[in-house]
Order: sequence, then C-alpha cells, then structure tokens
Amino acid sequence: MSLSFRHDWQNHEIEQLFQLPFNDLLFQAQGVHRQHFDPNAVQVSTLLSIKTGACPEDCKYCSQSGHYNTGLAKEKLLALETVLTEAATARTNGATRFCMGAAWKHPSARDFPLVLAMVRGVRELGLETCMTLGQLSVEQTAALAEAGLDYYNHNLDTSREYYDKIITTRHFDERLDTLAHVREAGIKVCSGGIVGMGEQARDRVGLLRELANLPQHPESVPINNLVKIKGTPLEHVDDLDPFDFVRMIAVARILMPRSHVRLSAGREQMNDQMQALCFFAGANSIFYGERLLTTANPLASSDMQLFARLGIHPEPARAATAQAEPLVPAQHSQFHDAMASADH
Ligand code: SAM
Ligand code: DTB
Ligand code: SF4
Repeated sequence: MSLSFRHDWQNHEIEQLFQLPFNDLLFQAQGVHRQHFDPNAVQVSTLLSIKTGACPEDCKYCSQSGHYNTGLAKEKLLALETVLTEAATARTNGATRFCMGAAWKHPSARDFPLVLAMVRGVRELGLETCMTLGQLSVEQTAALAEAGLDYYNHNLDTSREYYDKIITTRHFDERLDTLAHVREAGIKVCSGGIVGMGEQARDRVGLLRELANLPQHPESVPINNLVKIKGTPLEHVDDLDPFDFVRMIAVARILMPRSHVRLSAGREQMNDQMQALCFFAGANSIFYGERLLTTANPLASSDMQLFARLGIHPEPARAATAQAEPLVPAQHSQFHDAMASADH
C-alpha cells in the first residue's frame, strides 16, 4: 500500500523536520494529511485487557510487569463470553475496531486456541480485530491470519539505542522479527512507541526512522505519551514538553503519509486544546472508551463532545471485515446520537 512512499529516511532529514518552526511543521503535516485523508475523520478503537498483570517482561513504563510493585490486581485470561460482551458494548458505543491486549512475553500453546476463538467471535460481531500478545512464532501468526485477525499491535517503543535502558528482557531485533512475521502472514501492522520516557530528541528521531524505513509502513502508528505508573522505574521521569509531543505526531504524519497515526495513551492527561493540536498535526485515530488497558482514558461522552466541538466524525470501518456481519450503520450508533445532540 505505502510502497510508493520513501523508506530510506536518514536521521539528519528527520532532525530537520523536528527543528522546523512549529507553525511550518504543522502546516506541512496538515498538507500531507489532506492529500491522503478526510481531515475531519478520526478512526476509533476500543481496548480491552484480556489478561492482566504478572508479565515476565521488565518494561520500565508498564503497570503490568511482574518486576515492579504497582499494586495492580492480576487477572487470568478472560472467558470468551466476557470478551464478546465487552466487544458488543464497544460496537454499540460506536467503536469500529476492538483491540485485545495480553500481558505476555508470548502466547502459550495452552491459551492460544481461546485467543483464536476471540478473534473469530469479535469479527463475527462486525468489528475489525486487533491483538497485542507479545512475540509470535511464524505458526502462531499464520493461525491468527487464518482466524481473520485484521491488525497486530507490536510497538518498537523507542529507538534501538535507548531500547535496553527501558527493557532488558527482550531485544529490538526480536520486535522486528515479529513484525516481519505479521506482515508475511498478511495481517495489517500496528506499530509505534512511547515518548516522555526520559529519551533524547535523537531517540524520537530514531524510532520514527525505524518505523518509516520498514519495508512497508505500518497501517497504524500509535504514539503514546507515557502514563506514569506508581511503582515503576519511570514513575518520576520529567514530563515531555507538550509541543514536542505534537511535533512527534506531525513528523510521523509526514514520514508515513497514509498510515493512521494514533493519538494513543496519555489523552487523559491532555486538555482539549492539546488534543485538537494533535489532530491538526495529523493524528487520525484514538482509543475510545473509559479504559486503556489498566489506566484511565477520557470518558466516551467527553470524546463525543470534543468531536462535535471540532466538527470531527468517526471514520467508518474499512472493507476489511466485509465478509462479516455489517457494522451498525454509523448514524445509528450511540456515538452519533450523542454527537447530534451535543452543543456545537
Ligand atoms: N505485552 C504486549 C507487548 O508489550 O507487546 C502487549 C501489551 S503492551 C501493554 C502494549 C503497548 O502499550 C506497549 O508496547 C507500550 O507501547 C504501551 N504502553 C504500556 N504501558 C504504557 C504506559 N504506562 N504509558 C504509555 N504507553 C504504554
Ligand atoms: C498502544 O500503543 N497503546 C495501547 C495499545 N497499543 C495496546 C496500550 C496503552 C497502555 C497504557 C497504559 C495502560 O493502560 O496500562
Ligand atoms: Fe509485559 Fe507488554 Fe507491559 Fe512489557 S509492555 S511488561 S511486555 S504487558
């Protein structure tokens, strides 16, 4: 899809984009955005943690790592029925994609059949499916594709150089291997990272260069602003300048013109003006619903009001799930009903 775009970005070129005057950068990003997307449409996904906590990985930002005492209640893999009930609610509320996340290094052979059943069940509801389960083997990736998984989320998180300051239990190249398996199996790729983890500007450049220079751009690029979790090593890290977060979105938009750039974790800590700037910089996807995986996200009703105030409408689901039951027509979802009655 994005093969006609550049995949040979050099660090100095990306640095030059970051160093543009803010208004020049946003003008350029908005221009690119308008060439490829409806500038007033934002894709909405809802997240569910299907298996929470006690993760063997030591990601320094994460509430779910078993290496830190974050006070999080652990949960076993959810039952199929629970997941399908949550997915049906998300659909009624207007989400078009349902993303399921598990705190695993990789899925076990014991749990995998249930995971596949979740993909099939959510797809049958007419939602696009996304999973994030950690590292995958070629066989597991093929089975997920066969079950009809639309997207796999696997973030590079930060630059290659900063990676081992954040995670020591897995390696950057292993992340790239899983992304290659996902691509080869024909599943769409969702991959991005986190900023505000004490990284340098060059690490933000490096992360975006790695993503943009993949053989094909990820269809979805989540940009997370660190949600600081008590008990993790990053609990007291300095805040990123909010303008640098907006710059990150804008540069991602310019480097990956046809990807959905997701304004991901951290919206709960942003005001409406900041979110509006991110949309102007080219963000065109959000997580919608009151929870991310383990932390709070803005209330669905606040997002509906924000969309209405900005004249933004939710993007309809793509034809990817065409064989499945059709989505609730957009104008019949609660999202649209509420937007129609929100003050402009
Ligand atoms: N365990 C799987 C993995 O790490 O690939 C999937 C779930 S993991 C929670 C998904 C992504 O959420 C991480 O790669 C990271 O980018 C993001 N994330 C996790 N905790 C976060 C936090 N406190 N703030 C911002 N983003 C976070
Ligand atoms: C992504 O890039 N961000 C989401 C999703 N992919 C799985 C997760 C954000 C997690 C934020 C912290 C939490 O709620 O635990
Ligand atoms: Fe585990 Fe994923 Fe959290 Fe890392 S980010 S500790 S792999 S749940």
